[in-house]
Amino acid sequence: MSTQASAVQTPTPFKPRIFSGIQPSGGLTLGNYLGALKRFVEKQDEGIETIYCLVDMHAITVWQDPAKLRQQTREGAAAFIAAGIDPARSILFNQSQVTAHAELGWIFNCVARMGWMSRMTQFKDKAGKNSENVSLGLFAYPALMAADIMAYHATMVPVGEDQKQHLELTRDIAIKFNNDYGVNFFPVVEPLIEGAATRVMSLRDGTKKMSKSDPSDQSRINLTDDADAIAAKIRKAKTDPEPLPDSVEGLKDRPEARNLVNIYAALAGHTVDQVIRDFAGAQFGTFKPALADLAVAKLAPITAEMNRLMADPGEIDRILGEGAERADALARPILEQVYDITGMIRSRRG
Ligand code: AQP
Repeated sequence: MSTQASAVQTPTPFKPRIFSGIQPSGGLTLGNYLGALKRFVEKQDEGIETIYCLVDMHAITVWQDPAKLRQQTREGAAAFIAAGIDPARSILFNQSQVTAHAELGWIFNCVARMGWMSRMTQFKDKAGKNSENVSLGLFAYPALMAADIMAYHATMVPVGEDQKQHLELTRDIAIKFNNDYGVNFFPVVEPLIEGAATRVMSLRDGTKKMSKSDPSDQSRINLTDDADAIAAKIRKAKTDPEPLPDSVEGLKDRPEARNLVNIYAALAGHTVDQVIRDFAGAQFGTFKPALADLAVAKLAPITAEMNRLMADPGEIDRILGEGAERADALARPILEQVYDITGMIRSRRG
C-alpha cells in the first residue's frame, strides 16, 4: 500500500538506527522470539545503535489488568535481557516512561488519514465483528507505532511479517509530514523482515498467526513454558498424515507441516531447504521429538535466565528507568523540533 503519492523522496542524512517494540499484552511467545526478539539481538550484535521498547501504551488498546500489565512488562524486559539484549549496548525501556511517544502520536493522529487507518488489516482482525465497541486507541494504534519509530529518527525496524502494513503506514505518515510542512525531517524507514520464521503460525491452526492473546494456550509456545510443556505442545501440534516431503515445494498446501519445518529451521539457524534435506520422508513421529528437543535446548536457558531476573523486579525497573532516561534524551530534542515545525509556542520556562 502506498497511500501518499509523494513529491519528497527523502535522501538519508539519517544515521542508521534501529527501533522496535513488543507489547506486554501477555507472556512472549515463540513467534515473538523468532520473528522479533532473536533478530533484535542479532542487530545489536552487528553493532548498529539499537533501541528496544516494551510498548505498554499499545498494550492498553485492549483491556489489561493493571497488576498483570506490570508483571508482563517486567517479564518482557526479562525476556529481552535473557535472550541477549544488553541494556548497556541497547536502550531498553517501557514506552509510557518516555512521553515523547504519546505526544508525537497525537501529532501523527493529525497527519494520518482515516482512509489509511481503516485499511489496516490488523485492526480489522482484532476488531472483528465488534468494531463499534473496540477502543479508539486500537484504531489509532499504527499512528502511535509510527511515533515510536519516528521519535528516534529510526531508519530500520526489525519486525515479523504481520507488521509490514503498519511500517508502510509509518512511511506514509513520515512522507506526508515532510510534504505538508515542506521539510525533510523524518526518515523513510526500512522494515527488516528476514529469516525462516517471519510468521510463526498457531500450533492448532497453520493458517493463523501464533499470538500471545490467542485464548488457547495450546496454540503457542510461551517463553515461560518448561521442557515438559514445550514437548507436550509440539507432540499435540496439528499436522497432516503425510511424511515430510523431499523438496520445499512439497510443503505447499501443508500449512502445519510448513510451520513446524520453519520453526525448526529458525531455531537451528538452518535454511528450510537444509531441514527438508535432513528429514525427507520422515514421519511426524520422528520429526516432532527432534523439534521438541531443539526447542527445549534453545529456549530452556532463556527461560532459566528470565526466572532468575524476575526474582529481582526492582533491578528490572531500574534498568527500564535508566533506558527511559537515555531514550528521552534522544527523543526530546526531535520532538521539540516537531513542535517548532508545526507552529507550537514553547515558551514555558524550566
Ligand atoms: N507469530 C509470529 N511470528 C513472527 N513474528 C511475530 N510477532 C508477533 N507474532 C509473531 C512479532 O513480534 C513483534 C511484537 O509483536 P507485538 O507484541 O507488538 O504484537 P503482535 O504482532 O500483535 O503480537 P501478538 O503476539 O499477536 O500479540 P497480541 O496477541 O497481543 O496481539 C512484532 O515484530 C511482530 O511482528
